[in-house]
Amino acid sequence: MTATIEPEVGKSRRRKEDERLITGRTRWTDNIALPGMLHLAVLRCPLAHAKITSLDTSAAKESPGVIAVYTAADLDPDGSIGMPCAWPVTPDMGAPRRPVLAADRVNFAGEGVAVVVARSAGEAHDALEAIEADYDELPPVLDMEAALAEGAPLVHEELDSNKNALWVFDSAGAGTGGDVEQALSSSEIVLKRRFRQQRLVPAFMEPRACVVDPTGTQVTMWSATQVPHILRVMSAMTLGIPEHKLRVIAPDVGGGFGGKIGVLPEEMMALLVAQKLGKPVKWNESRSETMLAAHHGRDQIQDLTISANADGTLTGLKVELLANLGAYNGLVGPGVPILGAFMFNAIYKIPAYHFACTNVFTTTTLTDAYRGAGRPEATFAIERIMDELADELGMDPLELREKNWIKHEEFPYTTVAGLTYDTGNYEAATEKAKQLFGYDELRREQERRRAANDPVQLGIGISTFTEMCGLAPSRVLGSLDYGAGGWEYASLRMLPTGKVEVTTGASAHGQGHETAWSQIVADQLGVPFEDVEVLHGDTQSSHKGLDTYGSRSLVVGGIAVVKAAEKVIAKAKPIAAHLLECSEDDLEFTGGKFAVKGTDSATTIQDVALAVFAAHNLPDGTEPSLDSDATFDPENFSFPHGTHLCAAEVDTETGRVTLRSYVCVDDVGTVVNPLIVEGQVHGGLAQGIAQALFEEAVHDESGTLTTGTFADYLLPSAADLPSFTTERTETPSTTNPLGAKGVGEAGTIASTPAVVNAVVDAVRHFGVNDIEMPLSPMRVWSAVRHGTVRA
Ligand code: MCN
Repeated sequence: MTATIEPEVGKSRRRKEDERLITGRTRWTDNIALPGMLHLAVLRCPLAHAKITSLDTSAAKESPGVIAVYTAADLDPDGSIGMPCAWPVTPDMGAPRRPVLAADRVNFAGEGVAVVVARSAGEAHDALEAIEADYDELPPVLDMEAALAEGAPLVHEELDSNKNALWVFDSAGAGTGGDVEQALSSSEIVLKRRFRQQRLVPAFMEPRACVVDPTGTQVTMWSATQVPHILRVMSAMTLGIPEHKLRVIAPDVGGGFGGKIGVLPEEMMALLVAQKLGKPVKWNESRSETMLAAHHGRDQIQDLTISANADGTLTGLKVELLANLGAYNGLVGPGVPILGAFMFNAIYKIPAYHFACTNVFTTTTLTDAYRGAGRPEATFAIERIMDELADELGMDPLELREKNWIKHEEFPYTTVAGLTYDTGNYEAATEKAKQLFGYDELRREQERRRAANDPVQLGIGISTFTEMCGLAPSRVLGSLDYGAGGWEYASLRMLPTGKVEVTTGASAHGQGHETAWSQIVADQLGVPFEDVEVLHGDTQSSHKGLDTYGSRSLVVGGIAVVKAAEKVIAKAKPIAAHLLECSEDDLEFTGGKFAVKGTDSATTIQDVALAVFAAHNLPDGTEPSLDSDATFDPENFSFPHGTHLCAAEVDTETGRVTLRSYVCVDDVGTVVNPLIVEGQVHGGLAQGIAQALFEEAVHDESGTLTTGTFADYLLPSAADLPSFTTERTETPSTTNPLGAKGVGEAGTIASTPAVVNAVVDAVRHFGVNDIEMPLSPMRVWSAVRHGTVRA
């Protein structure tokens, strides 16, 4: 008999994985050393756009320790291998081939042109210097509007334009709302704004790396990836390796933030070289290579037109986006801005909506998913323009939001973008946030400082956000032309000693799934938390899955674990009845025990597991196994929401911004592990605030990345951030049995507009109605001096 076990879901368990992650005593891809392993180093072109006129590798081949030097002609003589794009957003989308190594044209600074294979990493890197590469420079294509102009130089000669695709949603056409032009022309107030989403670098802690061993019965690839399952399928399809002959392992991975969602040319290169030489190879990169060649995020120009009646009731919203894809289509890059289409309307009841996004090729590092992917951009723009509209109307920005948001009794609510939000309570989250923040008192202090002409002005920023996450349901993703499904997989094995082995198709790279999944299984099966082992990130053990991104792991993968546990119980029940010599109908299962109702007679799930192992005394015809697996494909996305309030002090003499307080009340439904959720929110806030105040990837006029190291790319540290006040409301989701909603991106999505709104609010009386991100002291100072009134 086991002792009564307290519920695990809801407990702030410290993460099982932290000891090894924090001490570094674990296996990262770069720790892997195989007998006879060779090392790869990639020669990258420093020019943004160029024709390769000659590439002489003969001296490099003679360098110490060098085994081979390969160019595109060696690795892909037919020029037939192209990196996959899983999200062709329109049937006529521009789809230039992205080669493993550039063959005759280079389309962004950092694109690989040759690879050295040597006995040591040092020798491989040294030999790069001996490669003679000559280029004819071509005009760089950097500005999106110029790239679309008539006669602009083409990034890809084979395409007739730099336009990749135009994707449109219109509520009148879709039958989800009215005609936006009519709404704009008949409304009392119409406001236009242009916002710019600067380019960001997903600055994960561990740079990308892979090791390929071709010497076994299968080819094994270890990669610092967040998508081992997708990588296996895509590698098999891209290189023609039979899928069952390829095993992909993501060992512990030091963060991804969307930046490790790709299928990399370097991974394909390592597979090709390893197979060619019949030897294990390793590729890893320096931080500067990550900055240059790993994909970037954001980079949009957003034109919004919003209309309202004089009392503040919203009547229409029109969104026109230009999205910079960089030089090629990333794995899901073209779809990232399209995800925003469903989020610009946010928590508001807007009767008419039009969204049009033009994806543009430029000669820059490609862009793809970065924490929030499309949703932070949309949330930023709508939450910014709501503040501007409030100013125009002379209303308090919170009052304007409250007037227009979906009321808690109106859920489920189908939005003008066609999504049905299952549950939400914006009133409760906002009220709690206001109290914690001291909203009214801070407004009074703001008035006092303004009246006194204080050199340090106070601003209050609001962001009442929601987002769609839990990326699934497969059918909906299919309707958006996304190439894969959205389900997730789990399996469960009851071991003879009563311990439990769980495999999951989710692939954690910092999110703490081993802990959270153990909590779920402990509750479902009534076994101790410590008795559960969670295996992930290896296509041989967790042999099916769609991996981790889009805050999907708990609400899709975690629910697959619940379903697998339910199957274990269903299999165990007839066996327990047999052992207890009763009918199944007389049994109830709680706290890990099958008990005969109204008696003391009981057996534990562990006893049943042992009986199944022995298999001496099972009901006739019973398979001696409690193993189960389950695949879960939810019927809807998950819609977490929250209210974030930021108080910023702006020194009007220096432009320096200090975040005085930051309060967020998030609603992620039922919480499995409050400590993990808190950590996710903190990390997310840091990244969102970083976009508002610090980070920007900048290319100069020749297309060279001038922010290629952490000396130039301003990644904030803990010292740059305020102490956060984080609280929650809990409005359970109705789309999964736990009632949970995703949290992995919430902080990033919500925080950027809260901070920018706070700074603009602080200096609005200087004639400022916008400041471009990041809000550097120089930009803020200049706005205060000259005003930045924009249309
Ligand atoms: N959780 C919970 N209760 C909830 C919701 C979530 O206890 N109601 C827990 C989950 O069990 C899980 C964690 O919070 O342990 C995050 O869950 P979820 O929201 O499902 O997000 P994913 O696990 O799918 O993670 C993806 C998400 C994304 S998209 C990015 S980007 C991101 C993020 O997670 N990248 C991260 N958080 C990151 N954290 C780290 N350390 N490193 C990254 O690269």
